[in-house]
Amino acid sequence: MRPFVAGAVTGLSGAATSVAAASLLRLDSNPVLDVAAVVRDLTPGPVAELLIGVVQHLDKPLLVAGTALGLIALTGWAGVRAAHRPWQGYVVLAVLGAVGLAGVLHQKHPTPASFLPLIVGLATWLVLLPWLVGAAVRAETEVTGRRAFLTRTAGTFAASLVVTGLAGWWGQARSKAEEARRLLRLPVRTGAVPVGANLRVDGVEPWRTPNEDFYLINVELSIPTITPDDWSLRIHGMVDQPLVITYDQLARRQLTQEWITLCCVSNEVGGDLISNAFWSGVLVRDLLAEAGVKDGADAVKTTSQDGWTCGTPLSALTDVNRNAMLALAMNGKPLPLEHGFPVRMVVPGLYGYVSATKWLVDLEVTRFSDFSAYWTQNGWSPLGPVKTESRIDVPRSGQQVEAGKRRVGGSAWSQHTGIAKVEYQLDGKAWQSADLGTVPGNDTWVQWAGEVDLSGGDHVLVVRATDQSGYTQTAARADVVPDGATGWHTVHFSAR
Ligand SMILES: Nc1nc2c(c(=O)[nH]1)N[C@H]1C(S)=C(S)[C@@H](COP(=O)(O)O)O[C@H]1N2
Ligand SMILES: [Mo]
Repeated sequence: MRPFVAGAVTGLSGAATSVAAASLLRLDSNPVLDVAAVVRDLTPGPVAELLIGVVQHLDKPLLVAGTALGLIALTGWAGVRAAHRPWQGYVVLAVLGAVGLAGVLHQKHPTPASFLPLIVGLATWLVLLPWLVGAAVRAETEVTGRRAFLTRTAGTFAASLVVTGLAGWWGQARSKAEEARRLLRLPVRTGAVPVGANLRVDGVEPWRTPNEDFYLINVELSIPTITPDDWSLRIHGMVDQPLVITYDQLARRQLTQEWITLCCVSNEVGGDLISNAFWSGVLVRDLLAEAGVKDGADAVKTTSQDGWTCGTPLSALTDVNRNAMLALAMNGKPLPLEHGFPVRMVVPGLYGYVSATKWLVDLEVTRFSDFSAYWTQNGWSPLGPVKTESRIDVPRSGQQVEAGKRRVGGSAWSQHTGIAKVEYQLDGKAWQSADLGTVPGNDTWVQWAGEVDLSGGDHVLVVRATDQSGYTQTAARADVVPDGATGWHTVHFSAR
């Protein structure tokens, strides 16, 4: 009996961790549901009808319960076999794992991530089976073994209940926030991409980044899920009049809408941690003016709902020429959950780690000397102005292209300073001026394009930008730490 219990608890715990992993990864399905779907499809029609006839519309819970019972029976049996010969237990688990794999493959659109929960579940099984069955075997012969067995199985069972409960609660919180987001109507525009912003070189990243392709940086393992009704922002610190603002109050204010390119300080030269969107939000400087900033303050510390912090120079937020905003929408849609729903900060010209707080709930006017923030505690610079950079999207490194006249291109950026010129250089020859795309202001990236005449063989293409302050990128390479990478993006490719 004890080996059976050990096996069954192992089986249920693996199911629990795998369902929890699927929920954390925000997958639509999980291995248990997948296997239940396979069982459903394999159930002979008359049997299915009979079951549905008996239990009416309870087909999904019934299927899941049936799958769970099957899991208990078979993993219990794995426990019994393992008590006998350990390898026999693993064989049973391997077969069950294969059933799980079949279930995942049975999904309509499995992605690489769809397999992760299965791996998590299998790993749980591999760890727990010898541990619990070992205790079960010892309990047969040693008097003290019984208590150890009881604590291990009961403890494991309780832990998997907690894991399942947390995952379910989190999934529910998420769907509540998702639903609130879907029902939200904001008076915002989608923003029309300016004519001429896209230079139409095949393979260059589009000038507007669709929300689902926007780069993502989260230190949060599971993102905060806040409904607008539950959200409010506290503005306090060195102000005359502390404020608390609700979502409704914020959304009813005058909304500023602007194209802003956001980028990450961790972006390597040539990297893709940069995206461009049309943002709608409330100007931070208006809110700060209402609160009344006291003399002596030089920083604003913002905090996300789950405690991520960042420090932004006050001057960048009060600058009348720079539309730092509390953004509610991105490309005409309420912020996606992973991009900070319901409210985040966006500041043109600063790297995200010092300005772009997502799930923003607290804004404190303060002094840089009085606090440190999440990344500055980790050795990054307290100030994070974006550095002038440029990138080649076409051709890609290592690509082989046809010889002859080819279009090349990519993007360049120097948010809030603006790009004046982009040049490209083939095989160390003279720098050539690139065509530049049209942009609505100086807060976004700019596409560039040019033409090269390629002979057969290996080639090197280099790009450099000059910003509107007159600074031209140099070849000097800097690492991303502490305040952003520098250097020329260089692409090696060949033609034939
Ligand atoms: N709460 C919270 N806000 C955050 C972060 C984070 O990890 N947590 N990452 C920051 C960093 S480093 C960057 S570059 C941007 C990225 O924003 P995105 O994920 O919407 O592209 O958000 C910033 N805001
Ligand atoms: Mo970042």
